[in-house]
Amino acid sequence: MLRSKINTFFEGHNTFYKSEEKDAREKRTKETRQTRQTREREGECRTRKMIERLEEEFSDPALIRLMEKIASACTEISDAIRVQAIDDSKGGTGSLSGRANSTNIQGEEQMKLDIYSHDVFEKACRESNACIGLISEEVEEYIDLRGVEQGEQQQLAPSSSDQQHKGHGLGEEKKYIVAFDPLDGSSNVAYGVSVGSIFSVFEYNKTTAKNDGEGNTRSPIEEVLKPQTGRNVMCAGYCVYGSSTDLVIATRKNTRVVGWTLDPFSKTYVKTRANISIPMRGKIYSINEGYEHKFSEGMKKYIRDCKDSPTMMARYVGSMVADVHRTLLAGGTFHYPLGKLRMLYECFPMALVIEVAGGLSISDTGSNTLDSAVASIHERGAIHLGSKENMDDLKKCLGL
Ligand code: FDP
Repeated sequence: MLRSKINTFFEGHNTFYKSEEKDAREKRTKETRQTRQTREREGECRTRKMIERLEEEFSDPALIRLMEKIASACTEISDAIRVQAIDDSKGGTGSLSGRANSTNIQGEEQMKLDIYSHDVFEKACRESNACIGLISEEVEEYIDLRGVEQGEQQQLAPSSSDQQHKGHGLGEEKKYIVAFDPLDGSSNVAYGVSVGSIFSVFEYNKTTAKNDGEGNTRSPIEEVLKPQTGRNVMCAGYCVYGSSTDLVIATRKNTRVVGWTLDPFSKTYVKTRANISIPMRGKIYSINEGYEHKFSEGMKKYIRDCKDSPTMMARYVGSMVADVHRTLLAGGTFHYPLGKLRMLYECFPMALVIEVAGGLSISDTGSNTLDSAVASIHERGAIHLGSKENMDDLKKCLGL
């Protein structure tokens, strides 16, 4: 009896000490894990860059911040696209899948993802503190950011680029205008087809903006819309959400087109193509044949010649970003008649990418896309772009 009482006493004691030891061990493990996570996070902030070797392309810290913010917006959109089908399978009650029951300025039906992507892109550009204004496919009016108070910007969380480039750029003058299509090809998104985001960046320079001939300062939007506006695009690019997420940026100053691929594990864009040049000649023509009636006689002849050629093949995804990305890398041509594509955030950026890569982009009349004057922010245009030699064939057909 006594022995069993003693045993019970010691067992209780041991259990007490064992559980105390266990608690202490768990506490130590938790602390170690937390410390490691904090260190990793700090380390990441110090060393990890959203876009690898971005400073080789840009010297202006504000532009680097803007590009990093755009890249992180593209990562968010890429993630959202990849999970929207799950939301859809649960009845589409979330904010990502299905129709938004609204239309954009072009009268096109908006998907929830269009609106989500716009919000993500707008927030990114605001947070860069580098933008004076924005133009989005999803919003009718020009978004003027000149009135945004510095205090409001200060509330925003710093990014990894803020750590690297020291500060939010507060006190710097905001000078960029970004025109973007946050989700191009969204009518394809429900079917797992590649889609993308497209953007062009204009610089607003107060000093040169004064040169309207009469000593008046043009407003930022007048600057964007002034004649020869395509030549004012200082850099442009797109992100294609396909079998990989690829970010491509063309800089007019460096005359270089560079490609990065998103590493989905580290969420970093790894520089995968340091200097893209479009092949001089390609074997693919990319066209929606259903629109043949909208093309000129010259263009119809070009299509016939492509069909008759033993080497040419047709490929058409139906998402401009995917079709242009393939054209850039594989060569050939891409065509879209007047009707749907917008100059500022579809035709200009793609024309700049193709031109800087050594190709050509023209309108229906044969004039260079980047030489087109644009009178309103959502103006539409026709586009024909691609490899130099294929474009020479097209120009012959057009009688140019
Ligand atoms: P979407 O309407 O799905 O956003 O920009 C509009 C666009 O896609 C382009 O991405 C694409 O090249 C084009 O429309 C496809 O239009 P069609 O179906 O008329 O060929």
